[in-house]
Amino acid sequence: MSSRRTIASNATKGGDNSVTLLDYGAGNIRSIKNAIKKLGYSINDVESPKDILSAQKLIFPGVGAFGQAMDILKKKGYLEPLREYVLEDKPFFGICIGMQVLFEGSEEDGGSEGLGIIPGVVGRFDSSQGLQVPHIGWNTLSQRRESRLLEVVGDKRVYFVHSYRAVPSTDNDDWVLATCNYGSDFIASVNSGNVYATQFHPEKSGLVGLDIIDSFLSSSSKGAGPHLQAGSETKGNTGLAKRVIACLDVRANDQGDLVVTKGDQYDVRESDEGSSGNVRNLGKPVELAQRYFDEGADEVTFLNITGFRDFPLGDLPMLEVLKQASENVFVPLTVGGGIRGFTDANGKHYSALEVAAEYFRSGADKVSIGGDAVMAAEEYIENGNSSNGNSCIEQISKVYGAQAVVISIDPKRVYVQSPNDTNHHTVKASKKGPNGEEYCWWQCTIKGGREGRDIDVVELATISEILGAGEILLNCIDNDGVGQGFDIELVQMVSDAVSIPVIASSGAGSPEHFTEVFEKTAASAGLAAGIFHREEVSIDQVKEHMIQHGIPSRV
Ligand code: 1PR
Repeated sequence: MSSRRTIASNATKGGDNSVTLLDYGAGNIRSIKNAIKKLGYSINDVESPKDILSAQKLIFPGVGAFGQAMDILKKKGYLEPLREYVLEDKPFFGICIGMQVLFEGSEEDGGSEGLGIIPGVVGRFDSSQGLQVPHIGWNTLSQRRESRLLEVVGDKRVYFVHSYRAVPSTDNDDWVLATCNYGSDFIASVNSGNVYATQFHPEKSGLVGLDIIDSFLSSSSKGAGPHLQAGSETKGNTGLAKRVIACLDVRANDQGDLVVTKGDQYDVRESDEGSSGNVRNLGKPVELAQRYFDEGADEVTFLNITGFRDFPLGDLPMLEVLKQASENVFVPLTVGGGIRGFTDANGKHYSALEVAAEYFRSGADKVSIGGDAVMAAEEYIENGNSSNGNSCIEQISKVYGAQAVVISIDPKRVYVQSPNDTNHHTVKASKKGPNGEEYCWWQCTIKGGREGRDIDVVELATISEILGAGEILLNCIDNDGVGQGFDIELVQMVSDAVSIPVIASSGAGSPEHFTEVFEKTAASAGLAAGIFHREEVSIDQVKEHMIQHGIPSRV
């Protein structure tokens, strides 16, 4: 099944070799820059309104929230030149918000006007019937008409991450190039003349995404066609794929080198050397991330596991890892560990938003928050279930969107005889506790499992969702590194409690474990570390097993 992916960089092009990029400063545009460079083009940044009108080819990679994008475009004086450029049918490629702003408006954040070029208003996915929102992951397209831009896609999947979407109607029918189905049909791509846009992220859609960008860029270059060889999807394997995520737990070892490590129940030191053994070294972060991209991982997650005790912005090696990884890894990158507000040695305070911004600028698509999310949820409970709007989750979600905020939960199982023995959310456990207890709940921890808190997983997950998180990364300290499978009861409990996607993590030891978690729970993704690092199981084997059992998977 394996469709090994190779990138053939197209360094020499006929015609103009440059592209103008409209970066309004809201988020991670490093990925699109890296993709353009990989394809052999140079980039001119828009620095003033006239740069838009003089562009030969313009890419607008919108990130964040619709209203904020429109406000910034307006403030910078870019709105009118952008409208004029598009109406003059000059080569344009909008991505995500860069597509949405072409419409009349959006309902996001109480409503904002758009450029009004395409009929229709962008609205939120309807989660009232249990649909997980944001729509995150790899989905198939339904192409409405032939186009050079999407002919390279065929039945392969592309990467979406959004809570708002435009829907096809008779009024915008002329524009619709492709739709995608998530709950119902929405517009995945539009085109008229030289103007193209996609709701999905080609810069995060692996090699097929690079093909799409190349199709746009090379359309005016003589003879330059698609030049990348991407894999093809298996027949009948359609719809939103369940994601397989490779996770790199990163920390400095005792020699000061940043290494990928892996613990058993969060203990990352060699056990045969006693409690003061060396930090296990399973490889270099950038190299491993590249390997997982080549092997078909749907996402790569970096967790800076000692981030809670370091100064996050002093952690330059981690930022450098992200910068380097994002040069060649064209699937979503999440980074966690140390995303919180802090005050440095000189008394200067940095907000969680400022810290996250630095990680986004360095190549992260999502940030994952651990300890600080627990603090935010505890504060929310203390304030009588209300928030002052200033938590780390709210700060980041407001600017970068819910889809950019992942909450990493580190729970431990606590057994009780009866649900009446605790105020926390319990389940009847499939296996009894050490003293014959029949029920359990999961206690949230901070500082890498070192400190237990009086809050359970359901409370933390549901409050995180209320505060604006877009995804839950659900670890499990008891199962971590054990290889006996995900904690199905835990994943089930949390994925039933929230309407945002849940990533099941900890304990995968075989492809069967992924299939099991997808068959028995509503998890959207399965994450593993040890089995991939030690090459015991390949990502292909996992996906092959999933497909054999009818679970949609990107291949
Ligand atoms: O609190 O915001 O600074 O974030 C710290 C982050 O570091 C959290 O996401 C927390 O989960 C993580 N972390 C802290 N200590 C450890 C440790 O292992 N000592 N790693 C740690 C968490 C869990 C997964 C792991 C899976 C899969 N590791 O990332 O990769 O359990 O493992 P497996 O497939 O081998 O079973 P903050």
